[in-house]
Amino acid sequence: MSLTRRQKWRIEKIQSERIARTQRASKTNHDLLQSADSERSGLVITRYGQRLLVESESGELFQCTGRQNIELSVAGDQVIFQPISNQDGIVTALVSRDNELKRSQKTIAANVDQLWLVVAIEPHYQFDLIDRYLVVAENAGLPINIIVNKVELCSDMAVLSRDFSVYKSIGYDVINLSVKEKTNLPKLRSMLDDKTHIFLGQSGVGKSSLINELMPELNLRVNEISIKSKMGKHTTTNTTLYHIPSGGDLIDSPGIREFQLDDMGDEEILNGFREFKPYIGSCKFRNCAHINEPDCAIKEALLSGEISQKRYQNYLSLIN
Ligand SMILES: Nc1nc2c(ncn2[C@@H]2O[C@H](COP(=O)(O)OP(=O)(O)OP(=O)(O)O)[C@@H](O)[C@H]2O)c(=O)[nH]1
Ligand SMILES: [Mg+2]
Ligand SMILES: [Zn+2]
Repeated sequence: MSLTRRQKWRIEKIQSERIARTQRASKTNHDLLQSADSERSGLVITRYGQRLLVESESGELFQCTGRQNIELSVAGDQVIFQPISNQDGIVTALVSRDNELKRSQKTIAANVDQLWLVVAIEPHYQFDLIDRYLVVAENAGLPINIIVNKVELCSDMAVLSRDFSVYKSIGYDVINLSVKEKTNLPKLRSMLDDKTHIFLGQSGVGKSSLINELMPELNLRVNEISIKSKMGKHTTTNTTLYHIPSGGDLIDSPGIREFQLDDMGDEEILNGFREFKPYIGSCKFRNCAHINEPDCAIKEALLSGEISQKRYQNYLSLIN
């Protein structure tokens, strides 16, 4: 029987506490810590610069700084910390992560179970961006679903449905919804189960608006998109974890300006296209790049329509 995350966490917590104790013993400057309470475990809610907001197991919040020898933690991290007052503390150990979500070499969040890519009618969804997110999710081994928000602005639902049919056919859930008109929210709510979820996507698509709709008491800051460019204004600046009252957690993240896969090799990019997988390894040449080579299984699947042109073109544009 495999261990649940909670059990694993307990085991790792004990180990981390030991590590932390040894580290503390070898520290010269422990005046501060001598006056401190004993160690506690906590969950990182958000990080701003070098500071962390950590929630103790009993739900109290502490502003923490991290020890220099510890890797910087992010929302979703489990840490060991020492309170130095009833609202400040020092993080002494980072519990090893189940997984981490990275974007251009920066860790955004840790210990996430389910990704949600939020796109919208305005700013209009872009397939290359969608495919980049899917590649990241596939490589992180994390499930991802797509939310299409602001559907009340859509002038042709048939086009919308056609645009996303390829994603549905390869096994991603696609939910059309409107925060404004409260369309399809119960369906989303029922899918936000007792796990850690994260909303990702461009600025202005309505990630924070959606979280406000699900948890009105939060009253997160949202901002109109630019009338001229139809782009978001980068309103959310910190990746932050919120507890869903019915269970589970939901992380809001800031929309990004640039999203490149520079740190990914061609093989990882190929593996990021899940419908290509059955054909990988069946080409005539072992080092087939699936571009112009003869007897290429991927190109054959493309010709027979099993792989979509749009997805294949995006694959070509992403490989180096
Ligand atoms: N028409 C329409 N507007 C919406 C809908 N949902 C959200 N918005 C608006 O979209 C704008 C941007 O929403 P935000 O929630 O700030 O977007 P965000 O994705 O959190 O953006 P960043 O924090 O910058 O990444 C706000 O003006 C919202 O009121 C919707 O369903 N329909
Ligand atoms: Mg936001
Ligand atoms: Zn090939």
